[in-house]
Amino acid sequence: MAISENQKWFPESRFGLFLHWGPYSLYGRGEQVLFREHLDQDDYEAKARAWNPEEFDAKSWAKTAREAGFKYAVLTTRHHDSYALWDTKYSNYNSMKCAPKRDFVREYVDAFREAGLKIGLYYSWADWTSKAYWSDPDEHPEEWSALRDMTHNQVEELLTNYGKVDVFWFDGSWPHPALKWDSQGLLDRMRELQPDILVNNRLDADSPFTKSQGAVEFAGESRTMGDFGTPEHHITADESRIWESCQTSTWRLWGYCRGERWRPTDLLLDFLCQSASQGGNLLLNAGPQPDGRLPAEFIERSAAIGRWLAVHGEAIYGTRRGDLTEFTTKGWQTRRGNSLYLIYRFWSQESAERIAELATPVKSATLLTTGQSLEVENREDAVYIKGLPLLQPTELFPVIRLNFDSAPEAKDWAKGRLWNLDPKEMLPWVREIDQSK
Ligand code: FHN
Repeated sequence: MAISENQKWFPESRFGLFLHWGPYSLYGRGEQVLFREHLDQDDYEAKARAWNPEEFDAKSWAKTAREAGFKYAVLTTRHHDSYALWDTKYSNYNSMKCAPKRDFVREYVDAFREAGLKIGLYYSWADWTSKAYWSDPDEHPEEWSALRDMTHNQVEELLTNYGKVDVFWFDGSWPHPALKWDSQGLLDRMRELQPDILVNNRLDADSPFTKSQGAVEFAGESRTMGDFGTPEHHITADESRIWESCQTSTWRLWGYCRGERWRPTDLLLDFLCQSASQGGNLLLNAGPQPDGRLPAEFIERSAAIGRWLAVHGEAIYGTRRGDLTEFTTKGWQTRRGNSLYLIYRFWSQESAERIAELATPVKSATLLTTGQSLEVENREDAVYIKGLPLLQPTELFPVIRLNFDSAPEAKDWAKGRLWNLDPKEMLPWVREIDQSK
């Protein structure tokens, strides 16, 4: 699926911030607490209507996001609990009509746009407060069409009243197929309203693709509709279109979790480097607190990633997949023009690096982390990059940039190494063993 010139900012960005925020944060047990704990709907709604996050400051969120190196953000405007974070006229269950008396989407859009980030809005088809949602549309056609019309109307509101929206992130189409949601009809209307908008693939619960196609969890991801794929909790390249892996910064849940375990910074950075090395984006999630502040643990981790990107960002932003050498045992690689970036998760503490797979001679090499030039020796068997510091030069991932006179290529046997060609390519490497000895 080709994207337009005006949409190319998305794959070039590589790094987006996912924000799961709503009244569910009051419980501190994730975004699905209403359903997972089978809470009383009236009690939940009363608590939600009274929710008033007085510490919420969108400019503070935007500053954190910019300093962390995020290039776009996606805010949950309405999750499955149906509470809307904007002044929608199709429901009074929203942040303007309830206690806050604020349009949080307006504040988010204005602050993030001013900070220079692209704007993404998340919207859940699923509505756990609706009997129609839990019913068979054919058995309750009137209720179902009212639910479907509300989703279409609310999406149209979001694409009409908040300026340019760059990404629209649907979620929760299950258990209903695109035909029942009229997903295509809404997509067509969205493109009339915002011609350059990028819409994800969560539009159809009728086309669950199997684990063999990379699905780890069934999230109603269409294989044919939408502009980009959304592997969730996994990183799986999709050759057919642009894609974005969404991952939590805590161990599991997306909404705020008191006492949840936090993933370490190097693992979160590894998600970004792996996604970029496979030609995709990472949408890294934060679950803001019920008072409206981002968790300190997230701010700490994202700031560290931002400091790494300030030095090594050219190995991530605007790059494309790198798979020229085996490298997996040491880290990830990305490409840009005539450069190959080697992103080291493991620093071998050797003064020289031997790379045997490259067919194109290396012209020069730089340790991005320190800026120092490295000695390069191109030999018959391999290229040797010399003068490396024995001690790892950065707490996170050191990066070496290899420069070439043309786009670098791998040797034929190296292409076959990962069994994506004929294993017989390896025969010349196997010594002829004198059986008489
Ligand atoms: O059910 C939601 C879940 O709460 C969360 O929003 C994730 C984020 O991608 N999407 C759905 C599960 O696939």
